[in-house]
Amino acid sequence: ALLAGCGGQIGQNNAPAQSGSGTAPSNKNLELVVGVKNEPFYTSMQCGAEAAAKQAGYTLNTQAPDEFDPTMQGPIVTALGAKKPAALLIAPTDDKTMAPQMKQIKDMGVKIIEVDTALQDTSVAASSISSDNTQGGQLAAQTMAKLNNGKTGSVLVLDTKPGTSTTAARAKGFEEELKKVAPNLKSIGIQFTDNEPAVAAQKVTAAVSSTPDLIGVFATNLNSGEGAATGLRSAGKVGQVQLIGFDASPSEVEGLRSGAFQALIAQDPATIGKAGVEQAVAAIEGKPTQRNISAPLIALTKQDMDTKSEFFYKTKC
Ligand code: T6T
Repeated sequence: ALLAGCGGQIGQNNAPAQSGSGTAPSNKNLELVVGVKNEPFYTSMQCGAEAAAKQAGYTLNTQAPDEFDPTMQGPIVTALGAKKPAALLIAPTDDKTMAPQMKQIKDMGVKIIEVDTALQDTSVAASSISSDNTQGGQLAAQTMAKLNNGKTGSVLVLDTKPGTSTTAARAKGFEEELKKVAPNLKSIGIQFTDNEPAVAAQKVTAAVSSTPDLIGVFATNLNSGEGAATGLRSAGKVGQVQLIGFDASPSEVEGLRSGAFQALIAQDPATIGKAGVEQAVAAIEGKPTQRNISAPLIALTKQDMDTKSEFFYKTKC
C-alpha cells in the first residue's frame, strides 16, 4: 500500500531533477517505508523527503503498511532485497521486532536511515532523525500545568503500542515532568490504544466514568488524540477535561479551534523527511553523516495557532 497525495501518481518514482555527474553513484534510488498509510504525519514527511530527493537528483519511492504493525511492515522491507535501493529511509513500527529485516537489507549494502521512530539497536542505522520526543512530553506536561491553574485532579496518558520508541518517550517525559511542575495533578497511568482512534475514544469514556476527578488527558499521537477528542465528545466532557494532543492533523487542528483540544504539540515531519534524505545521500556518497538529528517541536494553542500554521500537517504535497 502506498501513501496518497504526494509526488504525482501514487506509488510512482519521482523523476530526478538532474542526471548524476561522472563521479556520482550509479544507484540513486531511495526507498521510504513509513509507519502506516494515509496518515498526515507521514504524508508531510513524504512531501519533505520527495522535495529533497528531487533537489539532490535522486528518486524516492514510498511504501506504507495498511496498519502500524511490524507484521505488515516487515515483509515490505524484506521485499526490498529484490530491488536494492541505495538507501532505505524507515520509520520502524517496533523498536525490536523490525531489527532482523532492517539488518538483512543493510547487509546487502543498503544504507539505513531512521526517520521518526528508531530501533533500540543503534548499530543498524547510519543516522536517526526525530523530534526530541522526551522534550515533547515535557512540553505537554508544562502546557497542561499552565492551563490547569493549580486545580487538583487526575490525568490519563494514552500511548499507542508498546515498542513505539517515539510515543513511549513522550509518555515517559510527560509523566516525569508532571510530577515536577504539577504535583496537584496525578497520572492514573499510561494506557495503550493500539494506535486505533476507536480504542482511544473507549479508554477516555471509561476513564471519565471510573475517575470522577479526571481533569486532563495527554494523547501521545495523532490517532490517540483524534480518538480522545471523540471520547470526550461522547462523554459530554469537551472543555471540562483538558485534552493535550500530539501532532497537528487537519482533524486535530480543527479540534483545537473548536475547543476539543486545549493544546497540540506539533512536530515538523517535512523537516524530518528532508534531513533523512540528506543523510541518506551523504551515506551513499561516502560523506560524513550525523548519528542523531533532532527536529523542532512546538506547542500550539487556540490563541496562537494561526501564527504557526506552517506546523499544520498536510494530506497532499
Ligand atoms: O506521532 C506520529 C509519529 O511521530 C509517531 O511515531 C507515530 O504516530 C504518528 O505517526 C502520528 O500518528
